[in-house]
Amino acid sequence: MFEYAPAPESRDVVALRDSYGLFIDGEFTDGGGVFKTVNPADEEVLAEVASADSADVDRAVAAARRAFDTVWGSMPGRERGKYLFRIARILQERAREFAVLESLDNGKPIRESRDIDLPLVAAHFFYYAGWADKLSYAGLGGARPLGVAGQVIPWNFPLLMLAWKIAPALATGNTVVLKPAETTPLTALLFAEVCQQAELPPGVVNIVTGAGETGRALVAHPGVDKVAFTGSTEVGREIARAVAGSSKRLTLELGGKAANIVFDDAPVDQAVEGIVDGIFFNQGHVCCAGSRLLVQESVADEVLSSLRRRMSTLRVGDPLDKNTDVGAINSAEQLAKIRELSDIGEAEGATRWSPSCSLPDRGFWFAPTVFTGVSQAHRIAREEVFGPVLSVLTFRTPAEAVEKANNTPYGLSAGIWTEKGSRILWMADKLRAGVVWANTFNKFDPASPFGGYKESGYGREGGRHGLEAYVK
Ligand code: TXE
Repeated sequence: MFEYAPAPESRDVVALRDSYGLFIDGEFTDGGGVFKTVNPADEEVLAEVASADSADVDRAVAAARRAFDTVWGSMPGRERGKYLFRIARILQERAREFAVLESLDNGKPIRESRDIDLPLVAAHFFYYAGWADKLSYAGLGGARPLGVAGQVIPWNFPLLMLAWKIAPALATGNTVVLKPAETTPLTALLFAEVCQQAELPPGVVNIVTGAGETGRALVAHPGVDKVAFTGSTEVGREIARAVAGSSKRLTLELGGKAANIVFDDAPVDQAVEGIVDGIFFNQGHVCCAGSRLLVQESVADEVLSSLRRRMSTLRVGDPLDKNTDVGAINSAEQLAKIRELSDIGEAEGATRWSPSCSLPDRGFWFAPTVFTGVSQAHRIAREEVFGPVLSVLTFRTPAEAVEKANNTPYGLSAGIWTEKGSRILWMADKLRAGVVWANTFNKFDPASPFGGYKESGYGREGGRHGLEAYVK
């Protein structure tokens, strides 16, 4: 067992308020109701947050429409770009405050919010700022904006998903009404302050907090021209039905059940790091998580014993401690789902293992877990757990690996670990996944398109492809 001296990040860098309003037309306002957001690490109520009802959504969409018609939709790209650059710089300046708030509201380790989420968020705004004045050179149709974008995002990367949605929409001249997830509204509301600080014209970005009902009102609103959603496949289906038959454009980024495929020639230590990152990063609350390990039979024992050793060094606990590798599960509901699927895994005959680690008494916690003896029929091999739970399957030949990897209704991502370049190219061609990583995992870049096949949704975010969803 390793010993660590605690290295807590200070909560004091965040000026938490008791209550937060909706952000409509450049101002914070009350909503039709309120809800509470809690710190998943200790269940402490962080703040009371306004909940938007359909009248509030109406106000937000009207503000976005006005801003589109009067200022943003016709502003020269280079001017829009300046606002995006300004937002990116403010996000960098206030990165520590944002990182602490994200860890408090979401439960993710501060090392991740500080070193991964926030740099990527700023990078996204910088990247799309650079596109704003180059759209017509890039062959993006007439490069005309669609109008008002209604965007609904999940709780696993609250600020990063906001950046993925808002940056390309603004760069292309659209205005936005965004609904964050009900368990993680706070960084979106802090972002609203950044919009004020950047003197973004009122109504260009509106934030309506609330639960599924708020999202439902937003995507169904007749004043919305484009719907962008990231979340569960189930809600994605409902949204596709709600939008069907209208002139609204739709992009969906849904769940996944990615295979991380380790061949017998892969360097074991490097592959094990990739397996651990693939499933324990962000507590496994990652749509592209490598939740199925496919390991070649001849090296399975070696890889698994090395994996268990590495898992024993993972430090689970206080998200604000800079040593922490695995933080809190985002909500009681998500914890219940992870527990249920893990219990089903055991009941179906798979073997469960976790390193011994003491979990905090309060809050929502789940130890890193690996299941061996998993068959393709087991629910833990088929369903998205969205938690720190890895299912291990074995294969003998590359063809068998492809067959097993593709044996899922999802198709978001996959990983390959091998020294053979030709095999990487062959596999990447055969895998039905929007993103295929080779000898790495969970690598993101604003210039790379991201999105899925099959039930993982459609449309691409990131890169030049991400702009196509916002122009006609
Ligand atoms: O997702 P929801 P939940 C998966 C993951 C997880 C499961 C459930 O497996 O365990 O989904 O999570 C809003 N119309 N993913 O329940 O409900 C909601 O308020 C419009 C994968 O949190 O899909 C939130 O803002 N909006 C995923 C957002 O949709 C609605 C990330 C996502 O919530 C709505 C999250 C409705 N009818 C969960 N109902 C990924 N792909 O990364 C809810 N919402």
